[in-house]
Amino acid sequence: MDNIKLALLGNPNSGKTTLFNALTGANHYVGNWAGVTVEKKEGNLKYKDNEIVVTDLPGIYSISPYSMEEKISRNFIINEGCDIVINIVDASFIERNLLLTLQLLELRRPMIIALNMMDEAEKKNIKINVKKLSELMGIPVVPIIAKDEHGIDVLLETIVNYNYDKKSDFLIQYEKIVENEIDNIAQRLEKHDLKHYEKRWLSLKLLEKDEELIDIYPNFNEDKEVDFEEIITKTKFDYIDSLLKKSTKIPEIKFDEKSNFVDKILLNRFLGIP
Ligand code: GDP
Ligand code: K
Ligand code: MG
Repeated sequence: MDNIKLALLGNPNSGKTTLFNALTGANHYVGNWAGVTVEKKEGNLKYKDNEIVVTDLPGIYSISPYSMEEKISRNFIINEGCDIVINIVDASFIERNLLLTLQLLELRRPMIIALNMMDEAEKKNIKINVKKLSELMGIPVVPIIAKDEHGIDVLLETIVNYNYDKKSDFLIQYEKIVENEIDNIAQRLEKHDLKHYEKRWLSLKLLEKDEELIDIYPNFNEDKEVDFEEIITKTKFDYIDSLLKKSTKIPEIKFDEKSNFVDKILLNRFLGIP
């Protein structure tokens, strides 16, 4: 690769713009996404004979199609507007940041995690086994402190050495009723133009009744008794719990054994922890 298009994507305030500036310096320009007033930032840099173009995407918590930011960011990635996604994860709030990460992994596109705010994580005594986390997710994870420009060289080295030809086979196994429906939809999709969509991902999103995709594939909007979106999201939260159990120690607040991740988010919100 000598011409690489990167997209920076992560939750709001995870440090995207800080990383963008660390990467591109003054070599960037600011515009708007076509037809909307959401800011678009693009810049470029040279690294060891590689011409790298960077797009700073709007910050989002999830790749649903509900806000303008979500629509812009997800369509940019899905429609192959980039060669690789740099998913910026705020290490000091790793639990909630990983929901977007899992949704991105399910797109099975080339991706690297820039694990930012490592200084903040350290202050909170959060211990992350980066190697383990990387193994579990099957993609590179690079710890950085974007504010101090720490880890930027390792990140660039990882970007230029990335195996762009290797197809991701990341998979979250859902419970049987969900898997059966995914298979069912995937089979019926055979006769349709999949455009740039990955088949399993598209099936999953149609099952979740994704508004934007149902407009494109109207025949899949069936009324089902079961709330599949809820089951799918719950499974993702359980997956995050198991990922973190195997890779991360978070002291913070003590919870009893029964409380799960969803309760923790609600409790944090109640306590006013952002
Ligand atoms: P964005 O919303 O994702 O674009 O996030 P920003 O780049 O605007 O960063 C949000 C805030 O986090 C800013 O105040 C940054 O200075 C700060 N920040 C970014 N990276 C780091 C980091 O690695 N450590 C710390 N402590 N703060 C950071
Ligand atoms: K900001
Ligand atoms: Mg920003």
